Amino acid sequence: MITRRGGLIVLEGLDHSGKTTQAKLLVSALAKRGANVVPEPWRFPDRTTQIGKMISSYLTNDADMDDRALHLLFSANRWEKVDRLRQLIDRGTTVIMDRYAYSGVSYTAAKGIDLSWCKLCDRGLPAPDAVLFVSLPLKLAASRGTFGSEKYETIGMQEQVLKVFEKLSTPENWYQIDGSGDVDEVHEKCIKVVDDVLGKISDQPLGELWQ
Ligand code: DGP
Repeated sequence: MITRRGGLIVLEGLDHSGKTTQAKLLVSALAKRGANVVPEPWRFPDRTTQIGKMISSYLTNDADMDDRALHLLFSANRWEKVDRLRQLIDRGTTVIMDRYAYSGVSYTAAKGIDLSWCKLCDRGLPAPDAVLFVSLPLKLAASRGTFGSEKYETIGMQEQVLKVFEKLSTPENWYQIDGSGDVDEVHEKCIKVVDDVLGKISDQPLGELWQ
């Protein structure tokens, strides 16, 4: 029997846009229906690995680092998990991902580093079937919870990051989700897109990023 491959669905957005909550809700909704989906969203940076721990100490202001070196670590943090990712998808499991290479490029290029250099490091990673970009007015995001507790959580930085995100959107797989409603309303918008995208997955293997 040929197993249809799983989907790769990425949630992106600025800090405190609600994407982590939405990623979890997507996994629960799909699992409830008996879909073959990972038990928890994948999250980048994955702070549990050795590389992830170095990234985390930068983000929490415990260590400083050259911007390009840091960028390579974020990218390596994705590459170190790519075999497992491909394996899951090939076996029919859908992976819901909380941030991916789009954050990778946006947060570094926001500091003024050349966009094409930033993209190169993630070139060849599996390309997602859909990127759900959860958008929220910056002032609202900044008023949420612990905004300000980590390195990039300043209005100035987030404004620059948003400008780069906007450059990365492509008509084939980019879905803008209005994240300003209540959690359930936003979830309805997300699951609608995901149902549609997963319903259309063919036997074509995943593409690769930024070829
Ligand atoms: P999160 O755990 O989703 O809150 O992400 C932590 C912070 O790291 C957040 O400010 C976004 C930023 N970030 C996520 N991925 C990358 C990346 O690949 N490169 C850079 N430079 N920053 C990233």
